[in-house]
Amino acid sequence: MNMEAPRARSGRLLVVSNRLPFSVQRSPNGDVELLPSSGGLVSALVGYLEARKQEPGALELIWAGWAGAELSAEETNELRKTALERQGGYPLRLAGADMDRFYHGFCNGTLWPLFHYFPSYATYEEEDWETYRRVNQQYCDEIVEMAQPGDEIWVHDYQLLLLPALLRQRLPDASIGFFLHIPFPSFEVFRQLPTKWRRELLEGVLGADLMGFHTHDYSQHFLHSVFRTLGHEHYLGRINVDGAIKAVETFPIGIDFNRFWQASTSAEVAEIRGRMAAGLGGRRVIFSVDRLDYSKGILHRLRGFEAFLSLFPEYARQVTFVLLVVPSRELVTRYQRMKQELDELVGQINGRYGSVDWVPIVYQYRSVPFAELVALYGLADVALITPLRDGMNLVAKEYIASKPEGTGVLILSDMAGAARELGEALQINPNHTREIADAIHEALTMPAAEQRPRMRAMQGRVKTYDATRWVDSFVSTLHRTKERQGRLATRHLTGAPLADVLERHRRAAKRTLLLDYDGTLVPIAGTPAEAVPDAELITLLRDLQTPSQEVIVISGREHRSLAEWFRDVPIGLVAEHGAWQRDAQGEWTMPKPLPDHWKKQVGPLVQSYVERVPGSSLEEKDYALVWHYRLALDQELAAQRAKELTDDIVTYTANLDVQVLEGKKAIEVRNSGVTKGVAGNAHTAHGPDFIFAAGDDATDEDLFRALPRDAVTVCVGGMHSHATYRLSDYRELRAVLRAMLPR
Ligand code: GDG
Repeated sequence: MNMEAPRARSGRLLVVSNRLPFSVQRSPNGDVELLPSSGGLVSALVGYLEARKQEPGALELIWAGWAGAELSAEETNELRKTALERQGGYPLRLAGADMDRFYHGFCNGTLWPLFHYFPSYATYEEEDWETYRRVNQQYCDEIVEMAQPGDEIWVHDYQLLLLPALLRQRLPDASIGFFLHIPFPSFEVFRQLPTKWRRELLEGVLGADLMGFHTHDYSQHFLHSVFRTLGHEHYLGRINVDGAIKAVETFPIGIDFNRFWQASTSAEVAEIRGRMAAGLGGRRVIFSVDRLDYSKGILHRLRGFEAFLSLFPEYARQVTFVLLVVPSRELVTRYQRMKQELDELVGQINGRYGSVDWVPIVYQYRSVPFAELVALYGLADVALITPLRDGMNLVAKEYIASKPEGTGVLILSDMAGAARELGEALQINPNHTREIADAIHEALTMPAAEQRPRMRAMQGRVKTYDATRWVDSFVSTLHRTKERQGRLATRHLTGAPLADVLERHRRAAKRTLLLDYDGTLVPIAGTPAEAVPDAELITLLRDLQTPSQEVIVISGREHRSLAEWFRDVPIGLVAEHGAWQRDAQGEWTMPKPLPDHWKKQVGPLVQSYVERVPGSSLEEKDYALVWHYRLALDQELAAQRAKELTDDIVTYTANLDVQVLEGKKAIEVRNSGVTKGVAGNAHTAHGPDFIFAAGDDATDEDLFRALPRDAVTVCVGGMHSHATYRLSDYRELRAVLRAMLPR
């Protein structure tokens, strides 16, 4: 969880979400007007804006999104002026014809049910997908048009999963963040999406520099899906995408705590609360509020309440359940059906348990003004929040913030993201009716002396990690991620640093170039035998070798393929990390005799892993054994087995003088004391005045560490390295080497 202290910032932050915090309505005479809308993101960002308004030099926030109606260019411009003054809103011009299918199609017909673990509700329509892509592209075009250099762009939620990568193509250096407000499901659910869509969606999100989720579980699910779908591994939530280090972190969203706290002590709210209490006959109150949605578990909640009435009949006439349901997606058949079921169930319960002077459930299907909402929170002895899945659930936090006296009991589904932070709530599983019934009973009988410490503990947390803290913490992490990328970029061997290196090279009288082969001079191939050098490389290496410049290809490969490929190329070769070496005249020698009897012992162990992991293979070198799993069909299984194999070998070879090395999708066992570092030192002992070394994996790090400090060391690709410089891939390295050709 990222909870670092916030830092004040200035500059422009462009928030991009599907909808703006208000929507446009056309009056009968055709004029447009703005109506505020509610929702989780609105509550969080409005809170942030209010808190920051007073601060001089604070971040200027511009909120771009769809205002809910297609507007002419003139209307858009007019509206932009008014909207910018109100909450920094910036309506985007989008094609209304697509917006309906976009919203009801891929957004709420595919992603919403799937990400909330309702796979049977999800539809998979090619045309919905194409509309989703088209609309994301439209958002991109509009944002690119309004963005200024130096702006930070923060994209929100499941409607815009493709946008970060689309923006990255057009604004390669921009600082882009992404936050997902709903759960990210486990891979087993995510993989229901066709592979092509899955890839594009994840690549879309990875266009961002920083990706945020409400809980650690969602972050892990995302990282796992990235690994299983795209093959990118992560290290503590950092992923290397085409040479840029991206970060995945957890930022649980907060609310504007003070707004609820202050409102609940205001005269206006006190007056409404008094009126409502009288209307409810002074009975104990259970309360819930949600948008009408199958993910919210409203029917489960009603069944729980019904079971409570049946199990504890002494509560008849003592309790009222105020059920507030906010209309949503009213044109969708599934929601209409759900509404009907809800109406019927409320009717049944009221009919069965109510009496002339008592209605157990006071049901309202509408939204209420803020003051009324706070009054209801204040009135509620119990808040009953039972989603089957929920990204966070702000209602739980708002209830806590509306209880200055410290009494009141929160019953919360453990399927809500908020459950991770609100451990003092009575947590229930919404699928278990009896659990809900018992929790209601426990809540109603809980003494105030127990309610208070629970409530105070949660209030402390919700107050500290409020909306402002959430925004600040995301934005400052985005800054840090970008800064880190910048630091790595300064080491890129290009521009001035490259000119400097080439100048040193030009002046030197004796030079040595130590070049790793696989992944450095040629791209990594599926199997070791496929990485044959191309004609361009052969010519380049041959031309680089001169009386004043020694070229040595220093590789972990077995010596036969190197001997074969470079038979007529008069350069030095080091094979098997130094077990073998060949001079420019073509003479192979071994620097020291090495044992190989251990291969007979270790070989069967490695072979057993080949059999257990389909697609993996065993490579036998003269003085090493390598288990390759690059082509394993199940990469996750292979990665797990790689750890086991390492562990097995270490135990098995405790009495042997061998070492185990983790390479790129390979585990290698070889004699101790044979490293590229030792080999490199031997080849530079004659004291060249310019040493250049390039490599791409852990075995090359041995070399970088062993060389004199003034050697020019270059890591090709990769994340963590002792090398002084970095190049993106073998093509960039070859370009640098061409600049070292004799003139
Ligand atoms: C998503 C995720 C995540 C509701 N009815 C009224 C009203 N509201 C306000 C509440 C609260 C918000 O709407 C609903 O909060 P949720 O947490 O349920 O959020 P969602 O809008 O479903 O959206 C969710 C959230 O994003 C934030 O990341 O927590 O999991 O689905 O603020 O107070 N406000 C007023 N009258 C109402 O009738 N005034």
